[in-house]
Amino acid sequence: MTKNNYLKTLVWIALAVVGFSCEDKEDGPRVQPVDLSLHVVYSSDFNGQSADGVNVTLTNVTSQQVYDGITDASGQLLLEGVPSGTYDIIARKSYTASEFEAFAGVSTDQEEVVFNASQSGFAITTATSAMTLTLESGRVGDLVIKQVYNSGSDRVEGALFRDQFVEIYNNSNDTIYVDGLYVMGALGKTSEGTGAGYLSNGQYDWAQSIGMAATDDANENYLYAKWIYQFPGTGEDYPVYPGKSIIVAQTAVNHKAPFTGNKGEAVTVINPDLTVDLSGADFEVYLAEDGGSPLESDINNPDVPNMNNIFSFGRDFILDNPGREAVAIFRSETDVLSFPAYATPNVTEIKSTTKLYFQIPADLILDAVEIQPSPTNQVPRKLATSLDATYTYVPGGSYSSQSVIRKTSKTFGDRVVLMDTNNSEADFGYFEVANPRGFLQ
Ligand SMILES: [Ca+2]
Ligand SMILES: [Ca+2]
Repeated sequence: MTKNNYLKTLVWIALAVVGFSCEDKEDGPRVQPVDLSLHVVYSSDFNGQSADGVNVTLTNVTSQQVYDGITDASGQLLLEGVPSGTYDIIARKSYTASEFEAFAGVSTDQEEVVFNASQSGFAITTATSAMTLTLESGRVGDLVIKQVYNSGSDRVEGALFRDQFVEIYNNSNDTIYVDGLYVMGALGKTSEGTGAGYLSNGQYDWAQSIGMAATDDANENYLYAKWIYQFPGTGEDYPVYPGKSIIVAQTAVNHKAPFTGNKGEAVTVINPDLTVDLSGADFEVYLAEDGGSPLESDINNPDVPNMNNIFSFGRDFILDNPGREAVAIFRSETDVLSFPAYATPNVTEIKSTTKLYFQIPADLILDAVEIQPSPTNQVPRKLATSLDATYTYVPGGSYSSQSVIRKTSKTFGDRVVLMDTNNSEADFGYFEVANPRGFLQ
């Protein structure tokens, strides 16, 4: 405070004190003190539970006198002898990142997370004995990849790999729109490469790709897309509510029952228990309208919106069933089709037929999960450790019906918060049979 402001404040306090004493002397309207019982709670996002350790400050609008305290373990604070009048009320609780993680079940890269409640010009009268303040926060948490069903189901009795899907979950306390969101698979060498063009772990050394800028870390700071699909919508068409998820199906049909494929023949399954009903999926990939030779099972469910096919791989939304897959979700203001694209680093000459792969900045990635065939049969990893420190896998491997599923971290009423420590070994378990929208018990 500058000296000038300090003096002004002193004068203001002095005037206020004079004002009160005059009223008393003339026996005018007395300022009746009130014992005020305050209860501070979290919003329904956090199940309305009581909030302890909250700093509550009441500032009298007229006198600028401050009454404050900290809520106890049951979220209560008793302020005694508060003069009736008009008050600005502020409640504030600040968490360090680790305190916040323990409370909310999601990690944060912010140093401090603050919850606030405020009321301006609130009239406290002799009739006011108690009030409740509800803490609000900004959005905490984000979309995460919840479940990946890449393994498929038995080749004879199940649905092969036509029943694959990815589930994306709103792990935050606020509605998030998936409009324009991208889901991608990261390209990588699926066996250890040696010599020119490879890193010591056998993965591609993208720094050696033709035309790659030398000023940036081409391996750590980017992913290279094997496939990319984008959610349709123009901004607020497809809300995902807190604790809800969306399923992106390879094909949104009930794979447990026969259906008619795109060649007019029945697509059937012998043991329905091995596969999944994806007729209620939220989105599907439909490649048949793009020409080529899609799988027979690639039919268009008219009730399920189709993803925008940005960069497809194979004959439908095919995930690597042995588990050599890394899935990521990202947002970009810029059209991905305008991103630079590169050949794999083992290519020594770019021809018209050379396949180029879009370079996706790691900064854009909201979430990513590295999947491996098994701990004893790992392939060179595709994700930087900043995106996923480890990996997850299903023990049954290819065609096992098993899916990788993110574990539960916390529950607030009906809202489940899933584990997201960017360490898939800790964050994921598996379902014996993939379970769209299911939670691991
Ligand atoms: Ca399809
Ligand atoms: Ca459709």
